[in-house]
Amino acid sequence: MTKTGSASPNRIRAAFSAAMSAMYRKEVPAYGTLMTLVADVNQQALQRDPILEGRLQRTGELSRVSEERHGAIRLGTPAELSTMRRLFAAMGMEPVGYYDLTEAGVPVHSTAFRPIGEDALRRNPFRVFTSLLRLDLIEDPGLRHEAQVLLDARRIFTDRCLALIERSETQGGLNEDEAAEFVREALETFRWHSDALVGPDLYQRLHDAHRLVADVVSFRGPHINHLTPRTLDIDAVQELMPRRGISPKAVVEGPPTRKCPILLRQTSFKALDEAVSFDGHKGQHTARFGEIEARGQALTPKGRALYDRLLTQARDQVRPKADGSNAADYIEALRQSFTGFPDDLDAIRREGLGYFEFSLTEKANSLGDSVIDMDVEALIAAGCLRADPITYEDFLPVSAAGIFQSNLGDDAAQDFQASPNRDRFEADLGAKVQDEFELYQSLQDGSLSRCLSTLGRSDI
Ligand code: OOG
Ligand code: NI
Repeated sequence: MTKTGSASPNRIRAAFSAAMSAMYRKEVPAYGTLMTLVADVNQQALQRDPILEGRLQRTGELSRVSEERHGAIRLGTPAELSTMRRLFAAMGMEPVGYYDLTEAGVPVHSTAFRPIGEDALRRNPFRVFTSLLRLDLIEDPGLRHEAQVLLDARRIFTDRCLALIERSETQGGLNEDEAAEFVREALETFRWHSDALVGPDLYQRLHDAHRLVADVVSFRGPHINHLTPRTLDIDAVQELMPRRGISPKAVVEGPPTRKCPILLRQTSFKALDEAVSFDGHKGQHTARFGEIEARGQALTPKGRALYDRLLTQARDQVRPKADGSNAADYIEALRQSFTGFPDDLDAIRREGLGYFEFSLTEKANSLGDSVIDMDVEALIAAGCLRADPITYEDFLPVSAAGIFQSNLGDDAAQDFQASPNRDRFEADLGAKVQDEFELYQSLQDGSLSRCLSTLGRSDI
């Protein structure tokens, strides 16, 4: 009997995220080890820091932290990208942001599919960093053509998955049975296949053009290449990883350690060498890796510009080497440079550098009519209004480039003409990508206007 009633996209996304995690745990055992380590560290961080725990409780993140993860895939054609957009839409995930990685020597451009509403983010913030290969950047026209033919011929979605995507679009959602089937079918697209589409010679030529080209073109589908849990203390995880048999990359990407975390800090461990059959010939490919991340506050355009400037300043001084030999110098340069970014929530708020979620305190009731004339800062100073940082839900191009590089191999960077092409990406995607700043601004504005209207005010 078919169950009726429609399954909420939030529930489908949560089920899909859990199914993906279970699959990846089987495929890459080190991911399971990392999950256990992150859970231990997160628990300790909460015990140690009741203020953090209180804040996560208020912003609705406490229950989501240990369930939280992002993944990444690399696609080969515009058709794959636009179908992927429709697949993610069935789980309430929309494309946010445009990332050009050519600048960093990686021939892709990307977006992040993620939930956008406050409630949806609270329920399950699962995101997928999704890149599209830029075959146009491969020099050899013969090889480009061979790659194109392979990509055009492969089918990365099952027929049933395509039918369910269409069903979700035409009937405005899926019922419970369809949703369960959709999760199973969609998972197939992200599965690892150890039998390649190409023989050893072509693999080698693709690999010589760029490792990433070989990773996308040689396989039956866009295997999930990492799944990243969120930790509340990335420095602790970075330090503890070797004790559990995992060796992380030398430096953590993103801002330095701070009292008030901003944006995103990430570290990864190297891809595994995996046995692959190339047309019956035994070989190896490194595709999949592990990553962890710590999420901090979302920054306004002003805050982001400051972040970018300070990061560039540090990297101009010391560029982190892949072998880790200058890691300590880089960490010190980063620390020095970021003394230019206030590390105090009041300063971040007053200077308009970060986004905040506002809520009323109990004291708001006791002040009576006097709240009518107070502005936001006065309400905060009077202890009526509380401002908690809004968590950054997106990615960072320089960090992403570092992650790509560390798992593609140290020789992977090549000089491509930096060539952002957002219009082309959106045409291929079949939709515009959303602007992350607008999304955070509207979360902030929404929280403030709710508080003010509770106080009987209609202004912002
Ligand atoms: C994506 C690398 C970027 C992140 O967390 O910044 C990324 C990839 O290797 O496909 O996942
Ligand atoms: Ni990642």
